[in-house]
Amino acid sequence: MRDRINSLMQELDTFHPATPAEVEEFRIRILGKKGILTALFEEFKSIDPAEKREFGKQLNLIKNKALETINAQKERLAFRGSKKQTTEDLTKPADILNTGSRHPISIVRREILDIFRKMGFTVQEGPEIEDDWHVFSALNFPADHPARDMQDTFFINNGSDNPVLLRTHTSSVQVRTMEKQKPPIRVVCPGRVFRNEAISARAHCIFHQVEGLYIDGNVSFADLKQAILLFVREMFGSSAKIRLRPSYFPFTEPSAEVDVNCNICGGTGCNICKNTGWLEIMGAGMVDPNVLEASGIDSKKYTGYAFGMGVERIAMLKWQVKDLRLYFENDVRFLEQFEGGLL
Ligand code: 2NL
Repeated sequence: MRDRINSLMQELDTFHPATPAEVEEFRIRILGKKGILTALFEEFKSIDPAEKREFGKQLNLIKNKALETINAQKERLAFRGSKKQTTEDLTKPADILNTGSRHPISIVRREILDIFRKMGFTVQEGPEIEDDWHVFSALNFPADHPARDMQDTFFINNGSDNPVLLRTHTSSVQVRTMEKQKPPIRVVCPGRVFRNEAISARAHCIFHQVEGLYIDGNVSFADLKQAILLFVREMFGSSAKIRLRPSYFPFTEPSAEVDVNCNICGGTGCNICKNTGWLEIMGAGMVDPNVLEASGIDSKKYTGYAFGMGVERIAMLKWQVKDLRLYFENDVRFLEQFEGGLL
């Protein structure tokens, strides 16, 4: 009996099957009804009682070892099997991720800001939720100006006598800049603005603006014209021409509307320029002395110019997009036609 236990022990130590079927065959040969170990346990019943203690211990030990060995080999082969079944080609190049494309409004905003950065302007941003002072009063809007009307501006009724509202232009950011910074000031302020309007192809309640402000000791209307001309040539090409028409804004005096020559028809007249040969691109003017004083800037020492443009309008002219709503619907068929679309 001792010999058979020893040889079984050795067999367990050297057991190294290649397939799960071999493990099963091994299990039956050792632990099955007619298995080697089963036979040894049967024999154990009739051995000399003096030897029972020693052999009982050994038989239990070897039974546990057999079970452990069989389970360990089963597991090893199952694990190896799962790895072998992998059919992935690990040398295959990775799938291309579609990273989306830059929004046309972002493209144009960046172009506008880059041009002014080259002219020495810095970019300033500010809050979209504002108070009356920074949107209207500091900008010389009279108390009864129609823009203050609920019909044009989104007011948030907070019950206080300093109502909260959504800014209708980013001039509020420039007011904040003037309040905390001494001249010279040269900033451009991009951002979303909000107006209470019915949505159509030509109007939206949210749109994007870039406004600019330059204040220093001797800023003139000639400086304004030259800055606009440089901007327009960078934006629309070196042969672009500008035309200034007199206009009115509460915050500038004198004020002007700026046109660029229509490069769609070349000036002969088309439906984009409504047969005028010119396209309106921005408003501008010399900062009203009342506006400077309201923000604590001495209007006897300093003058300034300011301008404002709608990013959607510039983008419409650049790509001849006829319907403003396309910029807000996020239809990928529209969006992927711009920079970075479809890799
Ligand atoms: C337009 C016209 C304009 C300004 C914006 C401005 C800002 C300050 C002081 C004076 Cl802090 N002016 N901004 C000036 C003239 C025109 O925008 O048609 N925007 C879309």
